[in-house]
Amino acid sequence: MADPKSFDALVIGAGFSGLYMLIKLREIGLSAQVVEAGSGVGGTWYWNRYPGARCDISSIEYSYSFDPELEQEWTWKERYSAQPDILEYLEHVADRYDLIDGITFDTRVTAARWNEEMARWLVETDKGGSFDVQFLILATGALSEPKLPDLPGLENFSGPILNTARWDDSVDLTGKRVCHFGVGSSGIQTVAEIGKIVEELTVFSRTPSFAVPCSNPPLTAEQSAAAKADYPAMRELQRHSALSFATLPKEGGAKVCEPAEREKRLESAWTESTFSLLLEFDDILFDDESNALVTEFAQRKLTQTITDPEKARKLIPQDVQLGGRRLCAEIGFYDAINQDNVTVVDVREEPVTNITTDAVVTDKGSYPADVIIFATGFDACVGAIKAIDIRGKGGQSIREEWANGPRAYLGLAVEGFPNMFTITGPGSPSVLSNVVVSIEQHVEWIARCLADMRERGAAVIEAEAQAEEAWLEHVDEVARPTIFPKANSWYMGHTRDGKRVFMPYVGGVGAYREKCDAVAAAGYEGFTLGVAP
Ligand code: FAD
Ligand code: N01
Repeated sequence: MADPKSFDALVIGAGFSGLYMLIKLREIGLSAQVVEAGSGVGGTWYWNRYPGARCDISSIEYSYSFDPELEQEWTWKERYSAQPDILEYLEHVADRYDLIDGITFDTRVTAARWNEEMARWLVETDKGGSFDVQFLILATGALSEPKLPDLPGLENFSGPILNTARWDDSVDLTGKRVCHFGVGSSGIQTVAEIGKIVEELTVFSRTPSFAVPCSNPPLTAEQSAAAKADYPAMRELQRHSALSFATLPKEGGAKVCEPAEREKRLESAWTESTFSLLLEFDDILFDDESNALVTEFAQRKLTQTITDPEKARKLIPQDVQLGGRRLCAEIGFYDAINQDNVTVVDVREEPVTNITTDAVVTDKGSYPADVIIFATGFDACVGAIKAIDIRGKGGQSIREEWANGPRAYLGLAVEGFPNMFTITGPGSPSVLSNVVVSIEQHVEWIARCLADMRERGAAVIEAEAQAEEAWLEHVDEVARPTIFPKANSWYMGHTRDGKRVFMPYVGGVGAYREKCDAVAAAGYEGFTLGVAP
């Protein structure tokens, strides 16, 4: 193996997080390298090239805020941009800030080991190269490690098997018989598009999500100009609001609103934007009675939308509170479902028993397939980190430490793993926010921390066990009164001490930012800082 290359910091991942992290590291004068498994920048927007992929938070909001010049020079074409446009934006960012020469592409980090004597990380890759760095920054993405079902007989299938998160656009679906698994955000977007071109489509659903109609007109020149003029105020609102949206929840509860008035308001919120229903009243995420009223409204709307009662029964969530699983935005999903050539199978009542060369077989029937598509989600929040063999102090392994659920102080650092930071790690708002806002906050906090360390002559920083434990308890405590821990969702994917853990921090993006800033201002309270060995 060649000698390791030395840098102050190694960043894993070149999505929104990794690109901005590289900019900030250079800004504070550290040498840094990014390692990225893909062949280009973009992360989520590099990998998820399935038909219909787009963001569901308006692009004006779902974009970097760190440079007013970038905001002014970039013009979004649509309210919710499609994947190619977001990828183009991130490629533009990489060019504009000369980032490409700092990124090693087509290379996966496989292992990282903390060397206690040297107080440095030795990082290994699948290409045989290695890095010797003081700081290890995991910009690996909360939704980047796809989760694929282990279906009986899958190895016998003779056609292409596609995964939305690793899309192969050389496969032409026109006129094909397709079996599609998963109706979360990715599946809903895919079905809407491929429904227009395939001959026959069978949609296998397990836990359906609520999807609201998403109107996506092109942005006019006037709208863009108005948004550009308003950027500073809008960003300020995002940074300090609970969910990092510029639109705040309207004051007043759903259950205390007069029924006719409530109906009128929900009717107008239904088509306004992806999350309008949740923002129409301020108690929907906290009060079961209020939530039930809005959930019933959404169920009623979907009953009117899906024309076949059997398909409606299978696709309208019955045992889920609206918002407990991530809301989806749909442009043409239910239109596709309403087509005669589309069949819906609920695998809870009709499990898959076998896959043959050209069909998916259940205990009730056989569904012909030239192509199988999996839109079956991600090993959220932890998968990409656990995929790397990370060894901290005393050789302890992050996989083992997190086997019973992730632990991290502020979702930023893990006790026993010094000089390692996680961007949008578990225990931070991450996936329960406009993720770009949360990414910028983490990147800026980490950069400030590294600059402060240098100023104080500190070389090592590590989260303290007690602070980490207290933070985990707080994350749990603020989640408990909300609807989130009651849902069967990927937010809750893991167990710690026999309990399922709600992974993101739901105490509010603004409050979280204040907490992180206070920790830094207090000399990195809850962290131990040390000098070089
Ligand atoms: P990612 O974009 O996931 O990038 C992580 C990168 O790390 C990847 O390129 C990966 O290849 C690389 N990597 C991981 N492990 C390794 C390794 N071991 N070695 C080398 N490289 C590695 N969020 C929103 O707020 N609003 C939205 O509308 C929205 N839409 C989404 C749509 C889709 C289809 C998906 C999947 C997610 C969406 N998200 C959305 C969440 C989205 O993931 C984040 O908004 C954001 O893009 C995450 O950026 P990131 O840089 O943190 O991670
Ligand atoms: O994944 P998901 P996703 N047979 O986990 C089901 C973001 N995102 O990629 O819940 C049949 O939501 C599984 O069922 P269950 C966004 O944050 C945003 O769609 O495991 N079905 C579930 O219903 C989102 O929340 C956009 O019981 C099977 C579905 O597959 C996150 O990424 C677009 C199955 C997976 O849904 C993840 O979304 C895309 C099986 N064997 C993604 N196995 C925007 O629009 C699993 N399922 C912004």
